[in-house]
Amino acid sequence: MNLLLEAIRGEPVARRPLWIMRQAGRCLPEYRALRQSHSFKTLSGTPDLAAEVSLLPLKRFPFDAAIVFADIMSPLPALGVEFDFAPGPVVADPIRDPSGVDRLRSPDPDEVAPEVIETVRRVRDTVPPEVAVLGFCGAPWTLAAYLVEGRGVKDFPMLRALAAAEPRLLGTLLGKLSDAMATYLTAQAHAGADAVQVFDSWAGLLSLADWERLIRPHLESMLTTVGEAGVPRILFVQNAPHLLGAYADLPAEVVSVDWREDIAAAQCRWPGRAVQGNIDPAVLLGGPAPTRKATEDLLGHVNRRGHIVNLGHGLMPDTPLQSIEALVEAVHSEDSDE
Ligand code: 1CP
Repeated sequence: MNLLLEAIRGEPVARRPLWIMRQAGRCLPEYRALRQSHSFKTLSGTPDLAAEVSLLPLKRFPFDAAIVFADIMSPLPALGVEFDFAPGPVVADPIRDPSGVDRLRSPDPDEVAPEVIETVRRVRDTVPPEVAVLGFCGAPWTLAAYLVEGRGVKDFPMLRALAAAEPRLLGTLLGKLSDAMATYLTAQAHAGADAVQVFDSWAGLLSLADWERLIRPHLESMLTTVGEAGVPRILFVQNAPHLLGAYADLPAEVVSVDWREDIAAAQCRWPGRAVQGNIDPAVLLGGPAPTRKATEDLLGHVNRRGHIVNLGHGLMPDTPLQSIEALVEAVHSEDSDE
């Protein structure tokens, strides 16, 4: 029995599955302790340590999935990209012209983040079969945001300027990223990932028309290739209400939406597809009582069939652990006859 996979297939479940985006690092004291002696790069780049961090949240909370501890930037060294974390990604040589795009290598499958692939294998070997192991990558557009801008900045203006001024160059960049990410997710599936999540955190920056023209073909081709490996695909889209209908047409088994969306309405609009989300991560900062209430509201509002409980974006670093406990309790105590 694997609740997460049952929910993805739209089967009846004994209880809704629950995991939390960014559950592996950040708010856990034992993670902070490990960070005292190791950099993030060392932690995520060393399979022993990365597997240990991936498993930390499961030691405290009965989550239904473990997500491999890595970053969306982890596969990019294989393409020749140099970067550091401070604490978000900072790219040494941002890509803004044809020579930058030309320099990106097309890696062989076994060159793309072999340390992450090994971590997936170790995590799968360690957790019981009822816990799903999730692999992940960044969507081509979200990765391009960091590569072009050089770091996370509000609304990514240079990326949008490149899209307007050099659409073909952007297309070449997205095409290379899409190919590499398809290879990477397929390798994670072969190493034992039960499902893979594509994080499109900066999905909403362009209009629907520009998204259709410039971005969709690359995201769609990546998802199609990954689907050929037979692994379920979870597509996370943040802050892009105008694109939601378009995302629902993409080849993915699950659409994960942020807290601004009415997830029950999404569920009605896309019968046959699972949904994931979508409590506001800031609610957990408010403590256990608002967390319990938000969770109960969510469970009351969203059909159990095909619902994976999660937040609408990643867990915030200062989240009290009591709020996570309240979330778990509320999900676990839902009446099973409902
Ligand atoms: O100082 C530290 O400890 C490093 C902080 C950190 C961590 C814990 C970074 C740098 N990345 C991560 C891990 C990480 N990142 C995971 C592993 C699983 C987990 O923590 O449970 C995952 C899935 C990610 C994904 C990620 N990285 C996304 C997509 C999801 C999201 O939150 O939108 C994005 C956009 C990134 C970029 C990134 N890497 C790190 C930070 C702080 C950021 C975002 C901030 C920025 O844009 O500058």
